Amino acid sequence: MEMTLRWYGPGYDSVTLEQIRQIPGVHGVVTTLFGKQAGEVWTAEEIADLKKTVEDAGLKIAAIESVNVSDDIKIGTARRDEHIANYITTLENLAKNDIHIVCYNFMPVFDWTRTDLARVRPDGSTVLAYNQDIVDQIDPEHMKESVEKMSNGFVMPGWEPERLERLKELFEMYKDVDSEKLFNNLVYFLEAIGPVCEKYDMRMGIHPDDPAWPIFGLPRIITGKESIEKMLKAVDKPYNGLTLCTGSLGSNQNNDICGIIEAAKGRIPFAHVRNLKYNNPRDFEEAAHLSADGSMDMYKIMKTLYDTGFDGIIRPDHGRMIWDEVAMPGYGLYDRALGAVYLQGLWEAIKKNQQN
Ligand SMILES: [Mn+2]
Repeated sequence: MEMTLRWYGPGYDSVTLEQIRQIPGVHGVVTTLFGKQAGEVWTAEEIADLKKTVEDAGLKIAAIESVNVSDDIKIGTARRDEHIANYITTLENLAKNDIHIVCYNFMPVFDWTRTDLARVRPDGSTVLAYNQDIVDQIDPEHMKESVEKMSNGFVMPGWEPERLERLKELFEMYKDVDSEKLFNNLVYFLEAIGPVCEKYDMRMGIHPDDPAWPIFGLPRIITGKESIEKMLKAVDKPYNGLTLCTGSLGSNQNNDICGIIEAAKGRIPFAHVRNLKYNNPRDFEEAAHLSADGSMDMYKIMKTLYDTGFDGIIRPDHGRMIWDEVAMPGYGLYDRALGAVYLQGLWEAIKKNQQN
């Protein structure tokens, strides 16, 4: 287990590498070339520049989150093969820079979705929250405006303005894409990148859909144990793995996170571990990482990772906004640092308990 922190890169993140370096036990970051559009090539030089920035600060790049998959690939348009060729070149260029773990998702149009980016909790902290009744009432066009208003002037991951400008067109493009077609396009993509992944020992970790059910009439295909097993079996190779995201999978209360960890044993290169609190079946809010603050048993999750031989990288996930910090919602320094240390505390105790 290697603890890391997500960092969006120069110009996109309020948190500095110098601050991250001072979080106990964190020696690596998970980062990206944030300005890149899905479908574009990442050159070896661009990656080397990013790597140098990180290494000059005394850290290393532990993984990329994300190399985004274009809607053309997800839909299977005429431009799919061109975009896949570019993706393969990007993977080669990452490997040349000794980066071997890549997170991506296969969610149509929208990345993770929340209805509130700063809900106030009883302790005065603010968190991301989701309410299904609100989602049912708004059309995606208004979703865009409300997210823009709520995001403190930061560009939200997955909600980049360039992409949201094309909403209407995107919905039209996805008109004939049902869950079966989307899944087949995922398999097509995974098979196409297979040779380069195997040649360079790349480990791909698909991020689960968040929330873990279809929204706005768009299909979602990585939502729970059954769909994850189906995905892992469809391309049954070590390079085809899962980014275990407890918060995303946990958005569906029927998901047994520990059962999913066991089912994906050996195929989890990367884990996002965070807690959330369910208020009722249609409303949840993100919580501190501590088990007692939310609805999840974080000890049990960490223990199942340990017991299944998890040897990948891990990061705390969305944090609360606390101590008057102004940052991208979910991605402040303080609460994620608390999360990183708490998770390492659980891990240390589990490990020593097993060894004694
Ligand atoms: Mn996640």
